Amino acid sequence: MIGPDQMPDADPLRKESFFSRLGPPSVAKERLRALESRLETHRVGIGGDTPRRASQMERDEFNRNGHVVIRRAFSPRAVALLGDALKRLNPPRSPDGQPPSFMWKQSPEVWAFIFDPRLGLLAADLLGASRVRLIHDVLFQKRGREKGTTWHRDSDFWRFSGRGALTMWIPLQDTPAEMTLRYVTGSHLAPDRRLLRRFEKAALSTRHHYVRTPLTLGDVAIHHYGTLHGSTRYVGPALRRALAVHVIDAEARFAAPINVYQQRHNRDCSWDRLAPGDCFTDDVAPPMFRP
Ligand SMILES: O=C(O)CCC(=O)C(=O)O
Repeated sequence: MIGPDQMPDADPLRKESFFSRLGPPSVAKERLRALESRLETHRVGIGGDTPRRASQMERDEFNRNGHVVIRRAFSPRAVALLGDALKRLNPPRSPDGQPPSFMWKQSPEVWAFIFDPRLGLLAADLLGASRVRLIHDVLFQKRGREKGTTWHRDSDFWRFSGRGALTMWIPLQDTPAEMTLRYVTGSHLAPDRRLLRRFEKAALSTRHHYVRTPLTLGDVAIHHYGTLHGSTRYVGPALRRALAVHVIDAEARFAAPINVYQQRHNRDCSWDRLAPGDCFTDDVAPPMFRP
């Protein structure tokens, strides 16, 4: 499990997050140990001591379809605790109406969950990468009659070269199929990555085969960043919540924008520190585990 020596140790991380409250290095290690033991329930509860690797079948499915569901990737209790921590945090939307992001910087419980090697290892296995980095976490919450998420590819917004990136979509409650994400199978392999026009989005669900799958607490639905996906209008009585964890190959390099969304996308302004061709640094995209 992740320990102080595996913790991302870039200075900006400490400055910007709850790590700053740990104090100077001389006392930080002790305090971090105390924090680690408080988080024991999460670390043990997340799914056991042996990190779960993606099987060959799961990797083949991800490569072929651009999406895969990993059942019981985490213990339901760990996900319930994650959900409670996010409820307590109650993060607001950003001033421009975007769903809240970077909860890992505000909550030790969220940090412990996301940086558990379990997530990083699964992501690395699926991407075929030896190391991976976190881009951001995003909390998607839908209340009764809230509109769905329009068809898009995450690559519409993120710009880099390399083996790619993926999203780990972790539902915070049991979620029937009609409330989960729907994916256009195989769309990550299409050479054409231009932005879809409005009428193309409208016609998409009738022209293409798409799938969606019911998920239970502890499952994670993972999609490649080139996969077309979205969700439909939510009409359930309760809140539908999911934490999306966005992960890139650690060898990825920042690239020049190819569309207007990529030009604007910069959730925490940290991407301003990079120029096209730069490697992602630990302060911009912290490593998710040390092999
Ligand atoms: O939860 C949703 O409706 C949207 C999530 C999404 O688009 C994503 O995680 O990439």
